[in-house]
Amino acid sequence: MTAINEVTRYDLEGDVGVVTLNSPPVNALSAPVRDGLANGVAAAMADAGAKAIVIICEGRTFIAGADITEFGGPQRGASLYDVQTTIENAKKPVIAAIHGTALGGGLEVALTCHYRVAVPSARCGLPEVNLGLLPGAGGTQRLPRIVGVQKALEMMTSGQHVPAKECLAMGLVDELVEEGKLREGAVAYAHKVAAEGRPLKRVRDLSDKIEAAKGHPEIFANFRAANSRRFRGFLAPEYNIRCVEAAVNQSFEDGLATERKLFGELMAGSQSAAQRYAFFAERQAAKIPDVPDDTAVIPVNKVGIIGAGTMGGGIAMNFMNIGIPVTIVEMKQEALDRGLATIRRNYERSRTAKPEETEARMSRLSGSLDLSALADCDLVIEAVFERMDIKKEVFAKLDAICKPGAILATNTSGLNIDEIASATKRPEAVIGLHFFSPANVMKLLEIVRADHTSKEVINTCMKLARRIGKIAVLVGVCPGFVGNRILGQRQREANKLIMEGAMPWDVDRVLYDFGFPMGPFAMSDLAGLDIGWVKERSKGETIRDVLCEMDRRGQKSGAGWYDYDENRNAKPSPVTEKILHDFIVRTGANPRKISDDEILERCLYPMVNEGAKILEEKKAIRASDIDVVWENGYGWPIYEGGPMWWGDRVGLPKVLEKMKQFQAQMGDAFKPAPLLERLAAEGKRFQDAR
Ligand code: T1G
Repeated sequence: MTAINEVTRYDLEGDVGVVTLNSPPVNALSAPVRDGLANGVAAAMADAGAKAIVIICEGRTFIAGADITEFGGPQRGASLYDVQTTIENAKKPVIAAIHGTALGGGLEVALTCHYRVAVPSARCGLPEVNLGLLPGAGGTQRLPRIVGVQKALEMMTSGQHVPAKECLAMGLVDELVEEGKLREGAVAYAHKVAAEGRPLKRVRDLSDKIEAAKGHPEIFANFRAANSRRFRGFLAPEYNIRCVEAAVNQSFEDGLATERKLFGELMAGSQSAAQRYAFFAERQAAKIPDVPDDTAVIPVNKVGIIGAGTMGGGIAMNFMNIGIPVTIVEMKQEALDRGLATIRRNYERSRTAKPEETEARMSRLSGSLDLSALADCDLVIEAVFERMDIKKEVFAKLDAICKPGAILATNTSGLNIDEIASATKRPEAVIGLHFFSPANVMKLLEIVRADHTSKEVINTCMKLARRIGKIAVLVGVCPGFVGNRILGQRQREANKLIMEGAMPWDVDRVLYDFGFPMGPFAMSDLAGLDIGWVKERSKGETIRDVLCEMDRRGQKSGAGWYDYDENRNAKPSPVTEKILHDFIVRTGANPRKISDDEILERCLYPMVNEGAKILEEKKAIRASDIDVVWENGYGWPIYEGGPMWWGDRVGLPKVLEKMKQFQAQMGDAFKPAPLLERLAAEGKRFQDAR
């Protein structure tokens, strides 16, 4: 064994030289790893005993990409290009041995090896697009040469981690070796390659799959057309497509040059900066400063849910999906039957669950009309009506029924959890688990820490969130927590803007063009304008009253803020326009022309300002947590980094100046938060706020 450097060693096993990387957590291509690779391969080349070379990693995974923390820093150590050239032009066969995830630069290194073997649980991908980038180490030119143009387009624009079996089928991997026996399997394979004198296959020399696509520009046109909705607003997908076009229409070297140019443009742009920020923000959110990672975790092997409605059912599916039995309690048999049937239908409709999986998951579900059925649950989640009196009644009963040590959670979307906890003698066991609808799909989980919630309960729920595939953000108790509290600011201004002369479709268009999937008025037409509206009590006092009284209750009635055709396509409504105009005049105001800039600033700046208040009140641990909430729960476009990151990019002095201007014109709803004032004055950003 020869230590090449602090993260690399070289061994000769039989007639195979093995270069082993060990750079936790994910063997990212940091400078020491690049140096280790270059010198390790050189050592193997120089070792007369080595007839072939294996590159393998220790730890949880093969190389999971370039080291993102090095981006934007000075170039240190060997360049990745040089490392790859050394490998690709080696005069001995080089075999990549893959476990975990070969991603980004990691797969690009493997693509310069002459052969690739993997264990069945491994996955390969080029997920740079998720960082607003493209594979910048030859992946855009080599991948299409080995898997074909269509598959390369799919992999590079989705960032998908492709299972090893599929990689084998498409030629990306040459052989699967026994699970848990990667090293032996790879050394045996390398020995075979050398012994059989197999060619030093360079992916860059492959051309058949590229040739097949020459003269077929429709491949790219169709791919763009088929994915235009998914790629809307993002730059990186288009840049990835252009690189694959270059692979088809240019020489390998020219294609590499195109890749380098387009990579540089993306790297210098704000979208990638925002998406890289989001990558780390998501991982930061899992870290709770005063709850160490090794805080005790309460075992959760049985979950109880109260309420079999849309939320209760969706929440249940998360636990059933990972093998945890769930008992759902309802008041009436009919509601229980409806809830259980909806869960089964959701599985039957989902494209991912096979019939046998559906049965396995449904076998973990039981229903009851009796709360005492939850006595031995480790975690109980209440998802009943959003009324404090009902919540407190339920928690008082749970307190009497549930075993000691059980976690009592509420799915409230904004009620005071300290008050709910006060209905029990074990407030330390009470926590908020605020799921988003549909709860089995939406990634975000707002975990709400109440005054007495114990660190064990918090750590248990943060870890459990990861097990059910959620992105958890810990927030404090305040009306609407983080997400809805900030949403309230945008909603207020949207409603005020249409009372001043803007049309609902103007507001929606501006927010849609900013990157939100949908504007607030189209959203309320989708949800139904009559949620919480009572016909008997309606007096035409609000626009919504008037619309509902006219049976314009949204998409479901064919009209709401918008008019809808038979295919539910929305178009601006002259009826709504007239109603709005008459309403404004009736209130004595004069409708005025409102610019798109004003619409955007009045909708978004108060959100940033409210985020500042949330940070001041310590209802969020860090600014990036607020951004993670909005990107994963409220459709804030990830390439705009979230309200706090975006506020920093616009510049806090500008946000402050505008808030003050609006405050002077429209009152204290725009009163700047002291933190905004302070950071703007100190030339600091929210990211610097401590
Ligand atoms: N660089 C630096 N740190 C990384 C990293 C990376 N590429 N990947 C992960 N980490 C850190 C992460 O921040 C966390 O740190 C810890 O590792 C565990 O990660 C030239 C330009 C590999 C599937 O996009 O998708 O190559 O919080 O919590 O859930 O073309 O990490 O513990 O301090 O996510 O088990 C392309 C990114 C880079 C893959 C593991 N590669 N990583 O998931 O653990 S760009 C990627 C992941 C590139 C080239 C280009 C996942 C994972 P900490 P984790 P996990």
